[in-house]
Amino acid sequence: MKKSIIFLASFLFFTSCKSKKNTADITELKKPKNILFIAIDDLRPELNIYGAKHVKSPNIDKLAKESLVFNRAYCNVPVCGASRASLLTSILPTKTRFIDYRAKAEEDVPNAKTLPSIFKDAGYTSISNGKIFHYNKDVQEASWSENPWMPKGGHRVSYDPKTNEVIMKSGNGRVYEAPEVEDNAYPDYKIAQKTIKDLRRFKESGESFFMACGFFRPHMPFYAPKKYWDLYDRDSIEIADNRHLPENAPKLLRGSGEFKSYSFGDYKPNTEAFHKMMRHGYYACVSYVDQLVGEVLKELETLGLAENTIVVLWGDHGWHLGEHEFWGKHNTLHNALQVPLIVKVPGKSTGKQTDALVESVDIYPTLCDLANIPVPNYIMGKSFKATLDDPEKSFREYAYARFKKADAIVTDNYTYSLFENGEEMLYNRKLDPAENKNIVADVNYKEVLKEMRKALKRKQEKAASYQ
Ligand SMILES: [Ca+2]
Repeated sequence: MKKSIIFLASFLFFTSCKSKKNTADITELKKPKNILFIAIDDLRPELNIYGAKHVKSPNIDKLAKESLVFNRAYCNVPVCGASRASLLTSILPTKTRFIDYRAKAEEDVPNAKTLPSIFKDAGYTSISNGKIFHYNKDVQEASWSENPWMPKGGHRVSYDPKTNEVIMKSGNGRVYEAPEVEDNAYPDYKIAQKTIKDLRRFKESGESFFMACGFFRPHMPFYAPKKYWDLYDRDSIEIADNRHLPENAPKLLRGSGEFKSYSFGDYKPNTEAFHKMMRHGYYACVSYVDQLVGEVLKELETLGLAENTIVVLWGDHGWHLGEHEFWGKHNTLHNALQVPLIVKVPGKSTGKQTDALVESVDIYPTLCDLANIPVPNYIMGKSFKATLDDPEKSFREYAYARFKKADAIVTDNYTYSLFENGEEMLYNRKLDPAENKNIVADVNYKEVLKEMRKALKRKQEKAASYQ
C-alpha cells in the first residue's frame, strides 16, 4: 500500500515536470522566428556541397553545415520572373499563367496572397532588397512594409578600369568583365550592405522580420572583381562533355537565346575557349556572391539574431553551362529545372542532406508552418517541415515544371516532357544523368511513360484549380 502511494506520488511528480516542459516547448514554438530569404539569380546546384569540389563557395558551405541541404529541389518555371511569382504565391504555372520573365503576380494572380504579405499581416516587417520579384513594383504595396529597394542602375552596372569609373550600360554589353576592383564596384555588394543595415535596424527595434535579399549574379553578364576570377585556373576548368543535342531530341527542344544578347569579345561561340570562358565567368560570379552571402550571414550571427532566424538560400532555376551546346535556362531539361535549396532552421537542421523531392512552391507553406502562420487553402505547395525533422522521410513523388511549349515531370529516376505539338522526351537519369538519349520510343519504358503521362495530367489539373 505504502509502496503504491510512493509510486503514485512519483508518477504525479514526473508527469507534472513533463507537462511543464511541454508548456515551455510550446511557448518556444510560438515565439515568432525571423526569416532571411536569400534568392540567387540563375544559381544552379553546381556547388561544393553538391559534390562540385572545383567551385569555391566557402560561405554557402558553412551555411550548409547548419542547414538541411535539398539534393532534389526543382523550380516550377525555369525563368526568372515566373519562377519567383510562382514561389512567392505558391501557385503553379499554366499555359496562361507565369509564362516568362515578365510574369507578375499582380497581373497573373491578382487576388493571391504573397508570402511576404502573409508575414506582413502576421506582424512581421517585410523587406525586399535587390532582385526578389523580377519587377520591384510587383504586388509592392500588399507584400512589403517598405518600398522594395534596388541599387541604382540595377544589374546594368559595368566598371571601366580605364577611367576608374562605374558606368551604366544601356544594352547588355559584353558577357564578361574582370577588372581589378574591390567588392564594392558592383551592385550585389550594395544589396548585401543594405541587408546588413536593415538587420542592425531590426536588432535595435526588436521587430520580427521577413527579409528577402536577392543577388543578381551569377546571372549574365559575368562581371566580378578579378580576385574571384583568380580563384580558378582556366586551363583546368572542365567543360561539358555532351556538346550535342540529345539523341532523338524533339524538334521543339531549344536552348535559351538570351546569351546572344551579349557580345563575346575575342571569343567565338561554342568553341572550347568560349566554353572555358563562360564557365570561368559563371564560377567567378558564384564565388563573388558567396562572399556577400557570407557577410550577411556573419552579421546575423554578430547581432545574435542567427539563433532565431530561419535562413533559406534558393536559386530561381537551373542553368545549362554548355551542356547540349545550350547556355542558360528556358527549357525542361534537368539542368534547367534543378535548383539549389538550403534551409536552416535553428535548433532543427544540422548539416544533413536530403533526397526528398521538393518543388519551389513548397517553400511558402513550409515557412508559414515553421512560423505557425495559417496559409490560404488554394495554395499548391505543401509544407516539408516533417522532412526538416527527418531528412530520410520522402516527400513528393513528382515535381512539375512548365516552360512555354512544354510541361514536365521530374521523379527520382526520370524526367519527362510533353511539348504542345505532341512530341515527348523521356530520360532515365539513373542510367543517363546527362540526358543524352531520349528513350520515349523505347518499348521497355512503356509503363514508365504511362505513369508519367498520368502524373502530368494530375499536375495540370492541380495547376488549373486556381481561378
Ligand atoms: Ca533567374
